[in-house]
Amino acid sequence: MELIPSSRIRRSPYFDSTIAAGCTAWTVYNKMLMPLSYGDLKAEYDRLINAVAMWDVAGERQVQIQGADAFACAQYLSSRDLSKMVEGQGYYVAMCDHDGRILNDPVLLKLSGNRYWFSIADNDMLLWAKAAAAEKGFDVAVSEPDVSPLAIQGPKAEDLVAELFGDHVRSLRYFWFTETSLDDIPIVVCRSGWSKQGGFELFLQDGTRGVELWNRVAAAGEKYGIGPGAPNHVERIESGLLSYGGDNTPDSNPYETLMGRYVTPHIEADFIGKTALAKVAAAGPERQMVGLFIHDETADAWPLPQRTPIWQGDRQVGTLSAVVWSHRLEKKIGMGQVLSTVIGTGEAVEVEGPDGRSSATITTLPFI
Ligand code: THG
Repeated sequence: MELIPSSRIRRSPYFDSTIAAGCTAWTVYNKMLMPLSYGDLKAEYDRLINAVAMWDVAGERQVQIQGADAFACAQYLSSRDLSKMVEGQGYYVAMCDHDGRILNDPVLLKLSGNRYWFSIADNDMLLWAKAAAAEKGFDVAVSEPDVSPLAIQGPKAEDLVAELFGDHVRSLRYFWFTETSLDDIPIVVCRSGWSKQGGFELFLQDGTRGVELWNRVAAAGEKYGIGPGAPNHVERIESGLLSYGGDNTPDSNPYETLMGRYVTPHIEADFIGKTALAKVAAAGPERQMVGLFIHDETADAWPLPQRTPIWQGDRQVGTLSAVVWSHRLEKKIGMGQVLSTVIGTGEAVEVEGPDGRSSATITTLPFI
C-alpha cells in the first residue's frame, strides 16, 4: 500500500527531522502526517519507560477561540464546567454533539488575552467550533493558529525540560503550562502528553522553526538517552488512555469513554449536548470502556484495523478496539467497550481474532 503525499496531506514543522531520524511508519491525523514508529517498537517503548523520548505530535492541532466571549464559547463547546479554570491551566474535556455523543477529547488550555486552545484529537473541530460560534453570535475569532506540539515523555523528561527552560517547569502541575521561549523560539511548555510516564509538551508557536527546536531538544537530551518515538500503543493501553476514534464507536457518549468524571450536566451554563448528557447521567451509561486479559499466549498483537466483536456465548456484548502484548505484565491485553450489564471484573467473555475466538477476562483500567 502506498500513500501518495500531496498538499492535501499536511506536513508537520518537524517533518524533515522525523525523516532524518528514520521514521518508518506514519498515520494521518487531522490531515497531517504523524510518525508512528522509527522501526523498533520495543526500543521505543523501553526509552519511554526508562529514559525519555521525543514525539512529533503536531497533528494535535489547536482550535483557538479568542475574543470577548471566549469563555462563553469555550464553555458552550465543552461538556465540562470551565468556570473555575484559570489562565495557565489545562483541562481534559469532552466535546459532544447535541445528542451527547463524543466528538473529541481535547486538552483545553486557557491562555492570556481571552484565548483558549482546544488541542484536538483527530476530527474536524475547527469547522464545528466556527459554526457553533457564528450560530450563537459569540464575539470571538475561531482559528487554527500556527502551533505544533512536540511531546517529551518519560521519567527523564523533567530533567531535560528543566535544563532547557529552567527549574520553574518542575513546579508545573498536571496540564498547567507557561508561555515562554527557547533561543527566542516562542513556546508554551505544558506538563502533559499521551503517556503515563511523565513529561511535557512543547507547543511551538512558529512553524518555520520546527527543525531548530527538534535539534535543540535532541542535543540536550543526548545525555538522558533521548531518542525519537511516537504515541506508544502498548504503553497507552497499559495506562488506559483513550484513543478517540479508535476505542469509541461513533455513537458513544463520554460516560462510555472513560470521561464520565469530567462531564458536568448539572451546571447552569449551557453547552452542546447538556440535556442529552443529563439523561445519560441519570439512567447510567449503556456501555463502559474496560481492559481485557486475553488468554492467548502468542506474543504478537493482532492488528486491529477495525473494532471486532466481544461475545458472551452467541450474544455480542461489546467491541474490542485494541490488542497488544504488554512487556511489563507479560500478558496479552486489550481495551474495549462492553455493555454495563456484563462489566464486572473477572467476567468471562470471548474476543474475536483473525483465527477465531479467544477467551478473555474483563478487568478495570488502567492495567498499570
Ligand atoms: N496532548 C495534546 N493534545 C492532544 C493529546 C495530547 N490532543 C488529542 C489527544 N491527545 C487528546 N486525548 C487525550 C487523552 C488522554 C489524556 C490527554 C489527552 C490524558 N489523560 C489522563 C488520564 O486519562 O489518566 C489524565 C486526565 C486527567 O487527569 O485530567 O492525559 O496528549 N496537546
